[in-house]
Amino acid sequence: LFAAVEMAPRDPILGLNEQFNADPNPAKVNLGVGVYFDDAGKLPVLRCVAEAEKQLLESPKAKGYLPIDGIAAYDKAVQGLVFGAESEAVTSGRVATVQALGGTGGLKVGADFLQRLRPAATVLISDPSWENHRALFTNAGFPVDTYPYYDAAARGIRFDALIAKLQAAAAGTVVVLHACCHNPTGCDLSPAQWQQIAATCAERGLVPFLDMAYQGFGKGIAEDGAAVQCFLATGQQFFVSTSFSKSFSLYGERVGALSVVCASKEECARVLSQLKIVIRTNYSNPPTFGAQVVATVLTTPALRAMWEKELAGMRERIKAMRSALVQQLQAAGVQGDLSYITTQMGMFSYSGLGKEQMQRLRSEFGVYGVDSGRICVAALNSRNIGPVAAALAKVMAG
Ligand code: PLP
Ligand code: TYF
Repeated sequence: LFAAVEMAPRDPILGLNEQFNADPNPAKVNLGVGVYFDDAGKLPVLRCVAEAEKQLLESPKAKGYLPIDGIAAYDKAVQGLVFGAESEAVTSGRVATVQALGGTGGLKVGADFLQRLRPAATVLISDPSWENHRALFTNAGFPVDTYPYYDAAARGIRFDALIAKLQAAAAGTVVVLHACCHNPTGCDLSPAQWQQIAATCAERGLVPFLDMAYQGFGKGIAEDGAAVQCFLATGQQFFVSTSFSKSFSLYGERVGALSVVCASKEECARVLSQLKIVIRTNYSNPPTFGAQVVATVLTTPALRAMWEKELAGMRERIKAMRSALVQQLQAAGVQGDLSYITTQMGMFSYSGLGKEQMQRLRSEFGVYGVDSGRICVAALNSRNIGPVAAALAKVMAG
């Protein structure tokens, strides 16, 4: 049965972790995977999460099956966060939200639903994108193509080419967009550019699918959700996947969601019924604990305030590390404009270094980034930033 099974390639990012763990270099630094670490280099346990967990454990509940679409209070809290509790789409009941296994699970439930609806559609992802976008939509049965995004020479966005690609796309084409904190480039669209993309999608009958994995890591919770408001304003139907892995530091609990904005409440009921079939035939219903924690935090005013503060703390610490990195690179003699490091948004910096330079960083200095040149600035701290800047400066100098 398995004699002809081929060895699958490792995930280019998660595979790096294995290589990092096997490296005996005591000075090694892992800037590969997109995970936020605190200044002590530890994966944080947010205080709001610890508090919510304590409350939940103080009054243990029986562990029955959840509804197929998850905890109702959780789904409602997600809608409030993503669309605004008072937004017309939410109050008129035309948003279907289901709890999902992380942001990846939200993408997958949406992809499987779309595959039933539009089996021949093309899915467009950004060039470059999170590699799992291609793999996930390909595995769901879609041909995957890219739209122009990153302009390496200008360290900006090829916006005209992006719009031209969308204008040339067939109606029904699915367009996967990073709602904020673009992975891997850190280059985000401006509000005016978002408006133009939303208008183009509406005019051309494209199917926008926003991936929101870093809400709160760019400018703020509301600011990072501005793209969603652009799409709401056009009145079109669209998808949003949500991840709380990073914003609650709950990676392993697998807490996320999928929201589908429909034309009416009646349409929404039909869409929700189909999303439930996708879920039921994959894993039946979602797990309880992580979503209970997030729902408790989001719906308890004191915990919600604590979360917003802690999230702002993570965001600010990343920004401080970006500034410190620029200073230290300059101090180490790196010439040229380094402002891209501080203007990029979210957890990543796209360094512009090539594959060979990234390999040299690893073998000579024990600094692990992705071959694409992406480094996770959210893993820098006051101890490792000096050695990292020194290593980068040497590799940048050639
Ligand atoms: N989408 C993007 C762009 C990501 O970077 C990530 C990161 O993990 C995800 C989705 C998946 O999130 P999760 O870990 O919640 O599945
Ligand atoms: O891009 C990253 O590093 C994160 C984590 O298959 C991740 O999004 C990476 C690869 C993957 C799943 C999560």
